[in-house]
Amino acid sequence: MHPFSEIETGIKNCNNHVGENMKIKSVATLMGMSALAFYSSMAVGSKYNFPEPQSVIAQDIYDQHIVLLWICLAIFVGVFGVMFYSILKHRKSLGYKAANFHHSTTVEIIWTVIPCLILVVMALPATKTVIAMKDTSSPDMTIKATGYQWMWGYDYLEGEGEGISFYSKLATPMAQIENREAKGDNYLLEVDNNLVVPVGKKVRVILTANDVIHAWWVPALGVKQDAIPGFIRDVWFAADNPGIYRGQCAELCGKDHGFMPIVVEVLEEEAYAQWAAEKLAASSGASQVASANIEMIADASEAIEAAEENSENN
Ligand SMILES: [Cu+2]
Repeated sequence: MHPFSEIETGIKNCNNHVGENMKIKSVATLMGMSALAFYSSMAVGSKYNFPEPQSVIAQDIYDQHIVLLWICLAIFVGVFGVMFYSILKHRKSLGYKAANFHHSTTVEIIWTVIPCLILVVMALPATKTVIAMKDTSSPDMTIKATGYQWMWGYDYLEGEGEGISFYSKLATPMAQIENREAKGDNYLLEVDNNLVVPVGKKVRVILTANDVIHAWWVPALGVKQDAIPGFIRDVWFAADNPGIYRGQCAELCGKDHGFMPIVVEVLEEEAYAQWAAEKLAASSGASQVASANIEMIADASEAIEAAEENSENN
């Protein structure tokens, strides 16, 4: 007797036994599924879920994540359903006689082909998204982010705000880190200088590092890329909404790896223009002060030299 016809007969017999129970079971399954669906719709705002997507790429990633979870759930229910059914209905105590076979080409082909098809179905949209993530062509502006142990440096290379350059360091007070003060809402996710960008513009971020490998990761914007010393990598994002989006270095980079957060502040276009103008004016003012200082130092050292010469002559 072919093993499968034996299983089929088993299923038919069981169907007769549990016929009336099937209805209750289907109702229970339906209720379970709708509870899960309800939960996953609630989960968007949950702190255990991804942050709310704020860019096209982040939305793509989020949607695929949810679809994959449903596929995983279906596989889980399918596999464990068959497994528990087999264990419960064919156990020794019911007097079930074990089938004695150990090879079936048909079943091996089925359990190879079906997972392959599932993988292909999952890989298609994922590949499309990865290709879109890598397309950093024709950006509205370009910013270089440099990873340091342990902070980020930002240089606005192209586009509005070109020439702006600053470091962005952790702003959480030591008292909070050492538990002498209550921890704030954005504990270890706040910096002194936010990376400010305009809303809706394609921002290309060029990444490198000055010492060890770091990684620039802002989940809400769907961006995560290693910053490698001596190499240039790039990513892009276009933020959908103004707001503040927080991220972290995502590469174990030394003892203060957890103390180099990233804060991207997305402003409306006019607000951004104003910020950029102020920042540029402040930095040109600062460089004027610096060059004035250098002149003063030069004058002073000349005066000292002259005084020394005088005293030598005397
Ligand atoms: Cu780092």
